[in-house]
Amino acid sequence: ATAGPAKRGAFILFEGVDRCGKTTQANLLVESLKQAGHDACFMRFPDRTTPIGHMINGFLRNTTDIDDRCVHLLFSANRWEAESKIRELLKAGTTVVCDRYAYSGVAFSASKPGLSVRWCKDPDRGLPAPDKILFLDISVEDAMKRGQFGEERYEKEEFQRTVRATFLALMEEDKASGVAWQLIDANREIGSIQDEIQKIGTSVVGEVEGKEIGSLWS
Ligand code: Z5A
Repeated sequence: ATAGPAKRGAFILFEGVDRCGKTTQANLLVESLKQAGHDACFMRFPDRTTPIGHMINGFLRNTTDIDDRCVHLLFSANRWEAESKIRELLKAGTTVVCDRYAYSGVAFSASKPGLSVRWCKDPDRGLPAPDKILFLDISVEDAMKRGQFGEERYEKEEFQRTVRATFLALMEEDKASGVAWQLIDANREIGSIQDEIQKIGTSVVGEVEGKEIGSLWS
């Protein structure tokens, strides 16, 4: 008898507007998966530690101006430079829990005048596709009540509202293609959100066994 497909890790994304609690919940999910005996790691985009990430950081912190299309391509390049690492981790059985990904890329860029969703999706086509997208949904008013809102370039009320609407439109668009979005009410106690996410995370890790790693938007 031949051996079955190797057990791979799941690719789980956290997406949402600024201050929705992605970083908090992504780290909690990694911890709970590890405690349950799974290999899991945290990853985030933008990864500000690489040379491309340094350019993005300067843009977000308003120390440098970069053309909108150009910075969109930098955010995408910042994911492509991690692509082989993500695939290797998943193939080795490690679940990758990722704080923002290409959906943020499209939601933020396509919320600017003149950049279409289609144009914004193109550079990220072919990246590893997620097994689950957890969209932490919160109104911009409630997100703004949390700390440090307003320090970086995109942390403006009107823009964040447009971004939330673009995220919801992307979710609708994906429904037809069966991409597994899950909308989570993020305006609750950290512990109650965590409980819901832990159940979802555990079931996704079980479901990916034997499933190929997908290819994003292609
Ligand atoms: N961007 C882009 O344009 N294109 C791309 O391709 C990508 C990103 C990938 C930086 O992202 C910017 O880059 C971002 C999108 C754009 N711009 N904006 N806006 P980032 O991920 O580095 O930064 P961020 O979105 O600003 O993340 P954040 O500030 O770290 O927020 P968060 O991860 O969603 O939340 P948090 O750190 O977990 O929590 C925020 C605060 O709220 C903190 O004080 C917590 O203790 C508190 N918190 C968390 N959960 C709760 C609950 N449930 N109740 C009350 N308080 C809470």
